[in-house]
Amino acid sequence: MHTDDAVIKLIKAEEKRQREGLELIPSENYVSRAVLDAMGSVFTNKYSEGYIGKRYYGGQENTDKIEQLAIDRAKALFNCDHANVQPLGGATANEIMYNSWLEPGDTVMAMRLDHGGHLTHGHPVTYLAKQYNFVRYGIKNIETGEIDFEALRATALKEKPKMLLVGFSAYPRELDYAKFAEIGNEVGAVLVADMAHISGLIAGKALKNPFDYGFHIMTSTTHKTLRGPRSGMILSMGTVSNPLKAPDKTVENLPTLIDRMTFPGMQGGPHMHTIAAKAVCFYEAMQPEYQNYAQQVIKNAKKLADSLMERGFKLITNGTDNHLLLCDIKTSFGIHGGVAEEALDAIGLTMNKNSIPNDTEPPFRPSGLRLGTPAMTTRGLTEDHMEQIAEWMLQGIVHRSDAKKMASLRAETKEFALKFPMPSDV
Ligand code: DSN
Repeated sequence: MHTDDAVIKLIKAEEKRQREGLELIPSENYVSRAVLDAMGSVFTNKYSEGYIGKRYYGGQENTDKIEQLAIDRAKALFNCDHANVQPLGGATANEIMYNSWLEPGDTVMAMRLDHGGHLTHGHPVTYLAKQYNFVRYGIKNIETGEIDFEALRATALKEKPKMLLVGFSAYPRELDYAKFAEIGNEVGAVLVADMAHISGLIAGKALKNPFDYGFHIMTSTTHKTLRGPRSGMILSMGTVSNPLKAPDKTVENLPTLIDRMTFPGMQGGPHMHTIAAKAVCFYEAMQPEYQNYAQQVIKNAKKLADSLMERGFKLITNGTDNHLLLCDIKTSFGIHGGVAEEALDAIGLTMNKNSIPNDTEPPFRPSGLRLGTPAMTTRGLTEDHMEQIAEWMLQGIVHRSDAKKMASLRAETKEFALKFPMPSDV
């Protein structure tokens, strides 16, 4: 029985918004009924500080099993030695990861934030930037997205980072992990991949796995392309030993260093209902049809990129290798990304304003618009539908001041969206 009508009303309204719209934010997705059920299960009632077989509370016969399932599945999916599935989110996973290996003042090399890196890769506004010394690498050629490895190597030799971090939230190209590993190894840096955006595409074998190139650690969220609950994880290579004893700081001991920094270092009780939902999403990602999904996400993104470019949208790097597209809206249409975001939201296409490389505009009023295909592919859209999405985007931007036209576009997108069920319907 529902006791809170105000909340139920908002949940229903959000479900309607999601169902009737076309979700194109590249970091969002739709989860299955099984993931939602696990998130809403009685595991939410349980405290489980500690690790399997070493908890600080009784009554762990089911939590131990569910956490072990999640760990085993994550390890199989990403082909690594260890999985810590307790981090509460992607930012927390990154904070734990840094603190496991680094001492205050240590140097980390990471992607320039305006070239696609993430806030948690050392943006000056974060607490992390006070703790560690972040130095940068970036793109050499904005037309291709090619990383400037010459400059990266020169900086690495000069700065001697203890960690080389790859990963992004707004970069549409595949990374050359072998090249990063070569330079990282030359300077003795631990190699970390923040794969939050693309871990589902790696799990689905549609993109390369950094562990195949000698990376030591991979952090990720579990709710983007991976299509699981809103949460995080840290995967690593090395030997797992008793997390209750402090090990030496060696690369071999990374799994134990990460476990100890997760709990008791930085977190308390793990969210067991979310860990149950992670176990479910890993199971789903292990099924053969998930590989079709991962490939379809990329096929859709490439087709959408071509369809947009044919209509005059300038795309950063002129296309994509993954699930996301970054449009230079200011160059294409003389408006800011936020104006386009608002116009397209009004016709049921959700995406987000975003900075572009070397943006001359401030982050809250950037020149770019970021979009992607993971959620729409989950709803069942294929390449055949991408021309139509691109056309709606063009129409929505061009006719943004014409209320009648915008209402008619909104009616069209709604009718279209309703043909594609949400996976939680079944
Ligand atoms: N907020 C996420 C994104 O949209 O890319 C990254 O944390």
